Amino acid sequence: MVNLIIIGPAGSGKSTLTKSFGKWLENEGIMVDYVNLDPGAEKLPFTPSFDVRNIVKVEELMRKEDLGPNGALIRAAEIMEERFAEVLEAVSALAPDFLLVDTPGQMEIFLFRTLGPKLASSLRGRTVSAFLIDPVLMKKPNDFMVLKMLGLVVELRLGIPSIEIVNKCDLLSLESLRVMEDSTKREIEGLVGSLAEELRGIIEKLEKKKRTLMVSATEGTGFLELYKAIGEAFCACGDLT
Ligand SMILES: Nc1nc2c(ncn2[C@@H]2O[C@H](COP(=O)(O)OP(=O)(O)O)[C@@H](O)[C@H]2O)c(=O)[nH]1
Ligand SMILES: [Mg+2]
Repeated sequence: MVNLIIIGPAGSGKSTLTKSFGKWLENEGIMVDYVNLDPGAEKLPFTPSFDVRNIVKVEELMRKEDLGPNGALIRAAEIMEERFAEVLEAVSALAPDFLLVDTPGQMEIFLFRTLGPKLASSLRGRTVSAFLIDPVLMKKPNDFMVLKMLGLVVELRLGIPSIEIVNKCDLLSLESLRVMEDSTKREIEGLVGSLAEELRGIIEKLEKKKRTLMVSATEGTGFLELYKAIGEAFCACGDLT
């Protein structure tokens, strides 16, 4: 069993990718279960086998506890942590070939609190995360580097192999392509500039180890490469069985 935890900034396409990559896997004859861990999701493009909104819903908390959207989101994160055993038991009862886990819109409540690291280390089978880079957020060379650093933070924080994906490739403008090509360009002078230079060196080393995948969740492109990369994340042979 393979668990793919899909993570990324709000709006990067996590839920869309969960749906469309899941469909692609199903068409390949692979048994898929979908998990929604976003307590703030209004509509989901897939039918989850486990939905955390059955435990806690941001919208309900706003009403019942008279909280604003941000307060309700934090409260929802606390409740998910308090009831982690229940979440894990329900998710562990699923036994597909592939478990696709969609995470909260705001990635910090999954990544920087305990939910993400605990889930990543508790799921049965082999677990890998997919970090989504949104080209819409890339306006200058440092932006790409910053997003790639965030990908590294995801890997360090969750403690599992991580794959990096540039999603929305159908929207990849000449501007964002140039940003990616120029990602080695020095933009800032002084101390911060030289530190950025060192970070860039780390990113370049990382790039040699694992390539960034190009995907479009809406067009359904790049999925075979994504599937292969998930296999390669576990072993050099790329075998997922
Ligand atoms: N053009 C394009 N839009 C996308 C793609 N993936 C997601 N989107 C759009 O980006 C928006 C946010 O997607 P969503 O899956 O809800 O993001 P999430 O917050 O990360 O779960 C929606 O309007 C999607 O239709 C893609 O590959 N290409
Ligand atoms: Mg979502």
